[in-house]
Parts: sequence; C-alpha cells; structure tokens
Amino acid sequence: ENKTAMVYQATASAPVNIACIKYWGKRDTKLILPTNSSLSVTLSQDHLRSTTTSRADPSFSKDRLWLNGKEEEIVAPGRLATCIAELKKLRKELVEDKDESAPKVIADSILPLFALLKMIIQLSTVPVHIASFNNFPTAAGLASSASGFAALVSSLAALYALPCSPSTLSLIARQGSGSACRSLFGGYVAWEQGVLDDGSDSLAVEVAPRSHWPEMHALICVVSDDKKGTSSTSGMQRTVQTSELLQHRIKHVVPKRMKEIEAAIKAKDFDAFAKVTMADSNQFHAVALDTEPPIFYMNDVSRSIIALIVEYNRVAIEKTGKRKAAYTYDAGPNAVIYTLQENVKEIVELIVKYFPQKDGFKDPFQLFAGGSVG
Ligand code: 2P0
Repeated sequence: ENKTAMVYQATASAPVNIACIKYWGKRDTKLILPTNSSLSVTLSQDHLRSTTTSRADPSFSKDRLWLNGKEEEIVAPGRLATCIAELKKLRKELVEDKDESAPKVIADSILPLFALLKMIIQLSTVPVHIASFNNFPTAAGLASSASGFAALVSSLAALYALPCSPSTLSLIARQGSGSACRSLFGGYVAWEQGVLDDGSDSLAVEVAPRSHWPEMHALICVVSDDKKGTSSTSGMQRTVQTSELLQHRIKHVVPKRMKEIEAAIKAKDFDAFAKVTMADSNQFHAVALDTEPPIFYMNDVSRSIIALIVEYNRVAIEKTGKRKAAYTYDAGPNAVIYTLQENVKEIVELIVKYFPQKDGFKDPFQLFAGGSVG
C-alpha cells in the first residue's frame, strides 16, 4: 500500500425526469443528437433518484463500474466509456489551463505540497471506481438511465472539481443517454435539439426552477414492473427509419408545443400545461404505432387510467372550465399523472378506488410514489 498516494472520492445524486414533450428519434446515434427538442419535469430528490460515488486511487488498475452492486463492463467506444473519457478530458484541460481562478482539487490534506501538485496534474490519469445505486427497483420499468448517467456525470465532475455549469455537463450526460441531459437540472427543463453537427448546442437549459411552481406534483403509477418490450434506443431508430408521422411531428408539431408548454409553465397555467402534455404523450404513442413493425408501450390498464383522467377532467371542465390532471406515458405501460397539490388526495383516492391494490409489488397496479417535483 502506498501511504503517500492520495485518494479522492465524490458522491452525487440525480433524480428521474419525466418528459411532457417527448424525445423520440436521433439524428446522430453516436453523439445522441435528437430529431426534436423536448421538455421535462425533474422529480424531487426525495423520491426516485440515482446516487453515484466515484473514487480515484492510483492503486486501481483500471476504470470499473458497479450498478446496484453488479459490475458493468466499460468498453470503448460505448456510452459509459465516452462519458468517463469526456470528463477526464475536461479535468486535463482544467489543469493545463493557466487561469489561476479555476478551482483545483480540494486541498484539505496534510500532504506535502509537491505531492498535492503532482496529484492535481495527474488526477485525470488515475483509474476510477464508480458505484451507482437507484433508490427504486430498476425492474419497475421506470427510466433509470436518465438519473443514472446524470448522477455519474455529476459525481465525476465533483471528483475532478470541474467548474462547469449544469448545461455544460448536460452535453456529456446526453452522450450517456439522451434523456439524462435533462436530469442535470431540477424543476422544468428543456433539451434544445441544437443545429450543429458536433452536438455542442444540443444541451439542457432550465425553463423554471422547482420553486417557481412548487404546487406541481407527479404521481407515478406502476402498472407493470415487466422490463420486456422494445428498448427506447432501438425503438426510436426504427421510428426514424419508417414513420412518416414522425416527420410531421418533428417539423410541424413539436416546435409549436415547446413554445406553448414553456409559456404555460412561466404563467403557471395548469390547464394549458395539461392539454399539451397529454397531447404529446398521445402523439408519441401514435408514432410508436406508426413504426414498422408497430411498437405498443401502453396496455389495457394504461388505457383505463387515460379514460379515468379524461372523465375526471371532463367533470372539472364542466365545473370550472379547467383541467385538473394530466397523464403521460413513456416507453412502457406505467402512468405518470401530473396534478397540483390540492388535487393529489382526490386523485389517489380515485385511482385506489378503480384499481384496488393487493399486497405485493407484482400486482397489476400499484401506486408507487407520489411526491413533489423539482
Ligand atoms: C423522453 N423517452 O423524452 C422519452 C419519452 C422515452 C419516451 O427519453 O437511446 O433512454 O439512451 O438516448 O434517453 C427514453 O430514451 O434513449 C426517452 P437513449 P433514452 O423521456
């Protein structure tokens, strides 16, 4: 054991995000550049999140990663290897940068200065071990790649003391999984598709912080914990290759909806937010159906929940002229229901009434988590 060698470690968490305007389709599969912009709400840190610890130690022989305790291979030029290499590159550039104001590694060490300086220069060459855990069952079919890659990038950025903005880090998280770039921010987040071929303008930006609209809640309803089905990565490329409806969506629908939902969020107009969120979930599942061969993500329980929310909103519109809830579905049958705090109890009771729950996680329907977003 080399007692003089320094060991650096950093831990970071990132929550899951749920898209209101869906990302579906890549124009560059290596850099993960999307065919349209998207917008999501990041859940609160208290609920579904990934936590990742990175440690650099000169005694390690190579970079290694464990996901929920199980080792995953890091193979170049795969997504994990790309993200780690990009962050090491930024670390190397930081040290080479002559700007003395740039933060260097935390110097709370009693080591002689020369040893510290040597470590600062070499940290990007020291192997890292990375351990990541989800605080929710990966098998629940809930997107774990978004929180996972966001936490990985945040943890390495902290390890390397990178003075980067979340938007800059989102450029790297995007290369791990497209939707991960949006989990670098809390609250309401847009992923701007960008126009450049090198992807340097395809990044996440904050539309509004969580504190702007703290009444917003997301109810996550686990309809099935079955992981089988078409993966997002392969499904969306089949859609790009075969769906004419996707071309219409990219050109004529999403740009307008991005403006509408950003305005709805800024004005805290739940009715407008709900209308566009449900319309975009519907169109995402329509382009999946328009794919050859067709892709089905929702099941009968998913469709029953849609019917329930439609009826709930019909009554609300009759009384007040406004919607009170919005459903949205990703690449699986689980429902996410957006609503304001004042309606949470009513909606939970409604769902429990129509979808009675038995004990155990394997039940056809289980209300998994309800909580504030942001
Ligand atoms: C979204 N989804 O915007 C959309 C809606 C699923 C449906 O982002 O290939 O896991 O890693 O970039 O990010 C799922 O796609 O795909 C996704 P990759 P990702 O949240």
